[in-house]
Amino acid sequence: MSDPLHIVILTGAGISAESGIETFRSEGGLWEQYPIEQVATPEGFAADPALVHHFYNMRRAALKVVEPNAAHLALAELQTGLEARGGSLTIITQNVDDLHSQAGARGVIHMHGILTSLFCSACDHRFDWVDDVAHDMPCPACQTTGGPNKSVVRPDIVWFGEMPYEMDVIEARLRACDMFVSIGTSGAVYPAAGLVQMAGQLGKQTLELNLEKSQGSHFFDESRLGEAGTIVPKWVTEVLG
Ligand code: BV8
Repeated sequence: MSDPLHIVILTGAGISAESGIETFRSEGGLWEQYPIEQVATPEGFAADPALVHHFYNMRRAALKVVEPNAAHLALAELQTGLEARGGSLTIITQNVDDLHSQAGARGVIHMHGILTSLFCSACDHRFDWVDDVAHDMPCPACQTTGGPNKSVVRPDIVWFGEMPYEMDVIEARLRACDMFVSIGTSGAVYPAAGLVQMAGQLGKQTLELNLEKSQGSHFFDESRLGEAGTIVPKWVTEVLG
């Protein structure tokens, strides 16, 4: 692979696993404890807002006690190193934790949203929030609170059946890059899982760094297996020479 200058990286739950954040589809993972339909769909939220707020309150609280790991730190270093030589690194994450930014990465695209942001479904006001959310919390902008079993303030998270954020920016970055790298994702969720196919059709180099073979491994020019905390810093050292 020739030396890439402009790299686009897609990360998934696997890059945060060594920081102690649960993945979704592993043994006993999040989707086994809480069925997707109940906690990660607009219908589930309408049916039981208190349960959905509990699911996200738990994960938001976990952010206060976890740290970025060597993989997050290596990507921040890669971004600085590429920029120093006139290149660029775009990090697109499916994760709703803020560990890439905590590690120093800039311009991270949270295509599935982020735990530290809420929005009001009545007036669309978005605001930062790091604490628990009560299901009857009033919107700080329009003061609407919904009703006894209706919550107007919701997590700023892209649920199943909702359009991921910044897809236009993501496509533009993919077209402009030299290389597409996927780190720590099972390749189970679209449209994120389809980005490698778009990159391949555009003639980009593609690399997968993951603990095990994923559903999309066959789309990549190269797949390296191992823990992100080990294989990502190694790969970054290779790229930065
Ligand atoms: C949409 C927020 C359309 C919630 C999430 C095409 C084909 C098939 C299905 C569809 C399709 N198009 C749309 C769909 C439906 C659906 C979908 O893809 N369903 C799947 C399940 C079949 N997609 C959607 O609904 C998307 N919306 O397409 O809208 C539209 C069009 C017009 C107008 C309106 C709408 C929305 C998808 C977003 C859903 N929200 N998250 C939350 O986080 O609470 S998705 C959820 O899965 C998480 O975001 C997570 O990030 C994501 C992917 O999971 P992974 O990150 O990969 O995690 P996972 O546990 O699966 O895997 C971890 C990997 O890490 C493993 O491979 C493991 O081996 C590895 N690993 C573990 N430890 C380590 C490691 N690797 C390295 N080191 C380690 N230490």
